Formats: sequence, structure tokens, C-alpha cells
Amino acid sequence: MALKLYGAALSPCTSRVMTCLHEKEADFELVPIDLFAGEHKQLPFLAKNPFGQIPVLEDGDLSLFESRAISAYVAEKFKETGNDLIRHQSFKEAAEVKVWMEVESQHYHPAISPIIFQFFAAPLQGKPPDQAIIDENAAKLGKVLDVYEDKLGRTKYLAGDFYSLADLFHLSFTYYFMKTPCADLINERPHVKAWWEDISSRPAFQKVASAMNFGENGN
Ligand code: GS8
Repeated sequence: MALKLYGAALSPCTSRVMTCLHEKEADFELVPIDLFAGEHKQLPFLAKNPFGQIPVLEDGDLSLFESRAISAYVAEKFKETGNDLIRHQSFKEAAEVKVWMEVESQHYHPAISPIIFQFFAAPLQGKPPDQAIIDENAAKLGKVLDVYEDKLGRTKYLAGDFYSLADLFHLSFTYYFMKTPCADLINERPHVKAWWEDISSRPAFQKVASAMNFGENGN
């Protein structure tokens, strides 16, 4: 039975899981949840995720929320097919992957997500982007990217010389970020820029990126 992914193609958290599913060549069905109609805040969706957020993955009687945990499950379930995203044959490399997955969620995401919110979500609520919030978080993100620039000068990918779930976790938020005026934070760091061009051109991500259309001005 195919996996069922409840979400929306333009949602970066849904796209994170879809990218992982494509990397693993796993069959899945995307069940659309209409955020604009508030479907995620109503039963029966709340029974799937009490926090009322997409995505949710169902695999038979198993139901999971949180895009990073779902992706880790997919990478583990299909560890023998497609690209090995968790380095399951080396516990040391697997530990490095876990370190950089934590870096993404604890350092990178808290800085990049308010910027994405200001450019793409605030206008949907009729508010112009708040430049003070953008500037504050761009400064934070610059410091995180200095660490990335150093690391990516020493290894091709974040956890080592292999593509992993740690790199994949960055894709969908950075994709939207690159459409904002802050994109220079990536482009002006040569190792980060080369890494971004490499990971974003992977076929698994290209399949989902084509559906990630909020509009060029973050409408
Ligand atoms: C965040 C999910 C999330 O913010 C995860 O799955 O990684 N930590 C969770 N989902 C957003 C859509 S952005 O992809 C969402 O459901 N927003 C609606 C809301 O919060 O009301």
C-alpha cells in the first residue's frame, strides 16, 4: 500500500518530505490539505496532528507528524533503496548526519524561517514585510552561514563528503529564501553557493521545486 502524505505542494515542510520520498524512489500519494480553507485546524485533520500543521504521513496504521521525523522514518524504512541519506553502515558518519540535522533545526531554521514568513506569509495576511525582523534574522543567518562556509570549505556536504538528510533538510526553505532580496547571504559565500547549486539541482528536489509557487513577490 502506498504511503499517504497529507499536505500541500507549496508548503516547505511538505516539500521536505516529498524530496526525501523521491530520493528513496518511494511510492506515495499526496492528499491535499487546503490551508487557505483552514482544513488543518478542523477534525478530522486534528486527529492526525493535534498541533494542526501539515505534513502528516500515514503508513498503514502508523501516523506521523513533524517533517524532519517523517523524513528520518522514510530514510530508515527505505535505507536499502535510492540514495543512502542516513549513512546506516557507519555509525560515525550517521552521528555526523545527526549533528548537522540538529544544526539545521536549532540554528539555520530559526533564522531563515522568520525571513521567509515576512516575504511570503505576511503579505497573505495583508501586512507588508517587517524590515526590522528581516534585518535581525539576516544578521543571525549570516553568522550561521559563516560556520557553513568554513565547514563546506573542508567537506563537500555538511556531514562529510556525502549527500545526506542534513543537506536535504535545508532545501525547501532555502529555495524560497533564494527568491528574496536576502539571497546574497548565500551567493556571496562561495562554498555555500556551490553547495546550494549542487543540492538544489538534484532531480528529487527539482520534482518538488516546480510546484513550489507562492509567486515571485511572495504574494
Ligand atoms: C512545522 C510544520 C509547519 O509549520 C514540521 O512539520 O516540520 N515543525 C513542523 N507547517 C506549516 C506549513 S509550512 O510547511 C503549517 O501547517 N502551517 C499552518 C499553521 O501553523 O497554522
